[in-house]
Amino acid sequence: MAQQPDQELGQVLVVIPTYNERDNIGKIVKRLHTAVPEVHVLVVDDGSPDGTGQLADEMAAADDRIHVMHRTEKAGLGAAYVAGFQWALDRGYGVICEMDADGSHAPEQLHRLLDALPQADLVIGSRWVPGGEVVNWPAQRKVLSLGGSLYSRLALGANVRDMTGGYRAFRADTLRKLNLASVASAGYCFQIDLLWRTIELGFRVREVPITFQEREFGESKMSGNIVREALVRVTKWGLRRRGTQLKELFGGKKK
Ligand SMILES: Nc1nc2c(ncn2[C@@H]2O[C@H](COP(=O)(O)OP(=O)(O)OP(=O)(O)O)[C@@H](O)[C@H]2O)c(=O)[nH]1
Ligand SMILES: [Mg+2]
Repeated sequence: MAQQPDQELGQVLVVIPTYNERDNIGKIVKRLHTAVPEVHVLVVDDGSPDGTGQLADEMAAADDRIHVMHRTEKAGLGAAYVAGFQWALDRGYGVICEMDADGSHAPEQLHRLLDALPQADLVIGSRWVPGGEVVNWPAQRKVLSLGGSLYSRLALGANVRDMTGGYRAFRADTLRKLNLASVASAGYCFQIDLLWRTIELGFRVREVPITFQEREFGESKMSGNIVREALVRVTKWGLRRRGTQLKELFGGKKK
């Protein structure tokens, strides 16, 4: 079992966005470094009032593998990831991962994603492929997640089970091509947005099964606005896709 992907893929950075995760951030980074000691971590904190940012600074001062980016206001998970990815690309990391701070993504399973990356351009830790599972999730969250993935799959014609999953490993070369500066999705629609861009560019996407755990500490940031944003955007992308297909069918210009 390889703990690091191909040496050729380069240094791995795990980006962890945080908003009020003081009770989680220390534990998750410790678990991550126990599981995969070589990885670097970037905590992207949006000025958490609970002091997550200061705690992350203390962790970074004691460990060269840990870095912190402070942003001034809560601007959504999407904006935090885009800033973190840009930071990583500017510094030459070869593999860039997404992971929640709340323990939903087990650091002990990161090797599953990294092991699959030599054969892929993006690997998604998936709840909805055989072997994947969700632990302690209320029924309505399951329905929302499965329904959201199904709707996005149908609208976009994408063959991915877990369209909104936020446990991911990208090759830096993939991220570099996604035109990150134009990403405006803020909530978990961000995950669909990046996946859709990746698929449209013809990159190889693989899913590996993970066990997703409901958060134990702190509050969820999931909201009706986040769901609405996803619905509106995915519908728009889906319609645009159908429009392009129709144009091609009736002899219009190919894109
Ligand atoms: N920097 C930053 N991080 C955020 C923001 N919103 C959420 N996060 C972080 O993104 C990760 C996922 O957020 P969660 O609140 O767990 O959202 P979720 O996983 O969709 O919802 P639950 O399943 O209910 O926990 C966590 O590490 C959050 O702290 C934000 O506006 N800015
Ligand atoms: Mg969560």
